[in-house]
Amino acid sequence: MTITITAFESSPDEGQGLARDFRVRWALEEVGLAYEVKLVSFKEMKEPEHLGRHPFGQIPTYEEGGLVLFESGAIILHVAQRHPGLLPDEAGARARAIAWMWAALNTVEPPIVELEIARLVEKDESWSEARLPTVQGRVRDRLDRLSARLGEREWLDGEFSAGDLLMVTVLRRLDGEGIVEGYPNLAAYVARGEARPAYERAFADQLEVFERSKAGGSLEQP
Ligand code: GTB
Repeated sequence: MTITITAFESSPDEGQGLARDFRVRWALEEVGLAYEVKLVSFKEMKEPEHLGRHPFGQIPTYEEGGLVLFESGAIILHVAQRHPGLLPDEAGARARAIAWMWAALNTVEPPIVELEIARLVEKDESWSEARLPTVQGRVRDRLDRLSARLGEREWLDGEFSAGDLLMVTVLRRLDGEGIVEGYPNLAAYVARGEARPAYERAFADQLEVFERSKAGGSLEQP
């Protein structure tokens, strides 16, 4: 059955893999599933056709036969539960890997998104500069604990899992902040994720969308 995901036609990150379709692409590459990409403009995302896929008019979405999913975490869990490579077989280890998925999305990502909002959306507010240290401090609080737990381990809990995949993509959202660099074990953890062949394939594919749009070529995926 053909799998189709949606992604930005024109991603503000200019192909750096920071939008949330990237984590879905990476997961599909890890388990070896082929997929097609439907590119949507910001306007199309808020129109009825896309709102039928995603109630909040966002990307990514996932379609497979009659199944339509939204929320990157739910999509990755769906993929990981059906195909080997992203969740351990043993029940306890599997439950812990899923807990790490939630930790990435619910505990670590929110203060990072808050920092992005402070940097981008609130940057012209009179109080913006004064608030930044507080917001950065909340990110560091999470990274302090994450770094302590990871220690010298390669991955968060045994083999690479969907929990690591999500955590690496979440930490990558701090690119350019100079925060992850203060935690050598987390920086090495992100680098290990980025060195995975599946990551590299996913990155190259999403970068190609940007390169083609920059070159003025067709935005349709082959
Ligand atoms: N909880 C949802 C999920 O995990 O799937 C959140 C989905 C979401 O936030 N989607 C964003 C979106 O569609 C794209 S990823 N935004 C458009 C809208 O809401 O109208 C967020 C994002 C966008 C751009 C960058 N970037 O350029 O660096 C990074 C992250």
